[in-house]
Amino acid sequence: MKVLVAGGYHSGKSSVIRSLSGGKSIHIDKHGTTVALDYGRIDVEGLKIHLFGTPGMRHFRVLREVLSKGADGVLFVIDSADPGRDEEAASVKREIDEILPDVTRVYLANKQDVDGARRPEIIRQVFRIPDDVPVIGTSTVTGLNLMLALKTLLAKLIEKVAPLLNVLVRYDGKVGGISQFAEAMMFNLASIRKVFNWLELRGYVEVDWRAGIFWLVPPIKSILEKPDEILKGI
Ligand SMILES: Nc1nc2c(ncn2[C@@H]2O[C@H](COP(=O)(O)OP(=O)(O)OP(=O)(O)O)[C@@H](O)[C@H]2O)c(=O)[nH]1
Ligand SMILES: [Mg+2]
Repeated sequence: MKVLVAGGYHSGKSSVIRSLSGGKSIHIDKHGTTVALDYGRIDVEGLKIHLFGTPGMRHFRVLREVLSKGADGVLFVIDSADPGRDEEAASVKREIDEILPDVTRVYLANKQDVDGARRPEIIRQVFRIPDDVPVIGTSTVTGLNLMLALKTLLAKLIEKVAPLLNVLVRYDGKVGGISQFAEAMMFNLASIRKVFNWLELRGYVEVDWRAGIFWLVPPIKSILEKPDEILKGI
């Protein structure tokens, strides 16, 4: 799965990726400011997550657009400790809302370790974030809630595809399972290829096209059996 880490200049995007990927991330920056991208890999409950960090400076819009392509979810990082950067952050937020209008988001009210940092409820008000979208107080200095933020996003993403996965599970591992699923869903060959390529790319299934069989990967199966699984052990 591809997760975009976006947000205003200096809000902590690169630090979030560094921390979540246990220091094994890649950062292309100049004097600490991202000028191209950050990249980190993390496995959560067996699911492979690719984190792509964007530059925060306003004039890097084109890069943000390129990096956004195909993102399944967004972690949007806000500097809770510096209201002076709100306007700039709001402008990046508008941009991401435009580029990825329907993509699931979680907001990080970052730098909670700083004295006087605004609480997540205040950040929600300032940035007019709807009540059904999570705003989570985080700190990359103490590690506060970083994993919670990512897991909350993943849980929302899985919830979104759960109806499809719940049908797929009926044909899992069966010879001819692909065509039986296609029949049940009234999908033609072209659409079925698209659906399975999409599922395979996200690491939800493994496919043997010659035998017409697919397998849901074990982590997806256990999440479907126990939907709260992904949020456990935070
Ligand atoms: N106190 C505190 N400082 C933080 C936190 N997260 C990041 N910082 C600091 O904020 C500064 C910017 O952090 P980065 O992770 O480079 O932020 P960024 O959003 O990637 O910045 P750009 O790529 O330049 O837009 C650095 O000095 C970090 O050490 C946090 O949670 N608390
Ligand atoms: Mg950065």
